Amino acid sequence: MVAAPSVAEPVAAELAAKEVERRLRKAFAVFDVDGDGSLTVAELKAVLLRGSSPLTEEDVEDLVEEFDANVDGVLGFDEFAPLWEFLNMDAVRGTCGIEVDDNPMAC
Ligand SMILES: [Ca+2]
Ligand SMILES: [Ca+2]
Repeated sequence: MVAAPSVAEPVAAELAAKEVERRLRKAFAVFDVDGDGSLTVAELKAVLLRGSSPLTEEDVEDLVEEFDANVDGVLGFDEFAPLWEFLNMDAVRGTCGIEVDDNPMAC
């Protein structure tokens, strides 16, 4: 008799991936003040330079340049994902006071 393939693990992984995307979309929405689906340098600055951020205006401009894969001057959701991952690294963790699901997010 062949054991039925376990579906628990793929489903759990899928749910985890969905949760990551949900949080990512929420974070994106925090940045995307005008809701047009892309992040301008000004929108990123408004959030990333908040409070005791260690980032400077120049840092944010450099980040946009670095993560703007299609070079249209703004970051779409696909471009935001790797930026968000980068910003969640230890160097700038917990500095901008973004809250997602009522939890302060590192950013
Ligand atoms: Ca926008
Ligand atoms: Ca872009």
